[in-house]
Amino acid sequence: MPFENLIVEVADGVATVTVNRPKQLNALDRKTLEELSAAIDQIGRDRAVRALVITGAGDKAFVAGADIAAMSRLGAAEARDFAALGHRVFAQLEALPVVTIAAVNGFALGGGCELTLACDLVYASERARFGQPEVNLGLVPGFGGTQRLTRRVGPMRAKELVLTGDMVDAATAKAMGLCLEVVAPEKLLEHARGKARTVASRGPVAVATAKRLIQQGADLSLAEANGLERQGFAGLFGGEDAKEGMRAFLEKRPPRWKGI
Ligand code: DAK
Repeated sequence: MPFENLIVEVADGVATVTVNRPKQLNALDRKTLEELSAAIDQIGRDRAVRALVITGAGDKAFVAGADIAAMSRLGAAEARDFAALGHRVFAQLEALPVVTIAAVNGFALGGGCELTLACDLVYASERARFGQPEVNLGLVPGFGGTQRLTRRVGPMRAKELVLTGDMVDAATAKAMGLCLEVVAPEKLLEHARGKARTVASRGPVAVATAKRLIQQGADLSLAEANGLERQGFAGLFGGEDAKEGMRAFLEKRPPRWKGI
C-alpha cells in the first residue's frame, strides 16, 4: 500500500518504517497516525516480517511530537479523538507479535518520545534528544506519556521530564533507561536492523509469546503474571517450533522454524 507520510521497506525479515515529514520534523498529524496504523496492520499480517524498525526521515528528528499546527485547530471532542487515535496506534505496536525497535536519530519529543515508549527496544544516535515538552504548550502528554514513561523510568524521573518539559541528551536518556545504547548517527540504522535480524532469527512463536508475557505481566500481580508465564511456556510444547528448537540443539544443527 502506498503511503504519503511513511516509507516502508522490507528486507531480510525486517520491516523499516520511516516517518517521512522532514519539513515538520516528522511531527505526527492525523494522516501520519492513520498511515502508521495501516502499516502496522500490514506488517502484522505479513508472515515474512519478523521485526519492525521505526525511524525518522532526515538527520534532525525522529519525531518532534504531535503536529502542533494541526493540534492548535482542535476542539475538545476532536482532541479526544486525536488522543484516542494515538493511543490505538501505540497499543497496536505493543500488541504486534514481532519485536518493534525505535532507532532514534534526532528529536524524540512529546508524541515522538511516546512512540519510543510503545516500542520494545530503543537505540539512539548521539544526536538524539528526548523530552515531553507538552507543558511548554499548556498541554500534558496525550499519547500515553504520563503512564508508559512512568512504567519505563519510574515516577520521579517521569515527573522531572513531564513537569519541567526539558529535553535530555542521548547519554542522559540512556542513564535514565529511555534507550538501551547510544551509537554514532551513521551507524544507528544498521545497529537497530542488526538487533532486529537477531530477533528475527529466533523462534518466532517463542519471541511473540515472550513479548506478550512481558507486556501483559507488567499490569498484573507477580502471582498472576507467573501464572501467565506457566500457560505461555506450556503452550509452546503444543507447537512444532519448540520441538524443532530442542531437537536441533540435540542434533547440533541450526533450527528450521515453521512459525507454529
Ligand atoms: N509540530 C509541527 N511542526 C513542528 C513540530 C511539531 N511538533 N516541531 C517542529 N515543527 C516544525 C517547525 O514549526 C518548523 O517549521 P517551519 O517554521 O520551518 O515551517 C520546522 O519544523 C523546523 O523546526 P524549528 O525551526 O523549530 O527547528 P529548531 O531546530 O529551531 O528546533 C525543536 C527544533 C524540535 C526544538 C523545535 O522545533 C520544537 O521545540 N518543536 C516542538 C517540539 C514539541 O513541543 N513537541 C511536542 C509536541 S506536543 C493530546 C494528544 C497528543 C498530545 C497532547 C495532547 N490530546 C489530544 C489530549 C501530544 C502532544 C505533543 O506531542
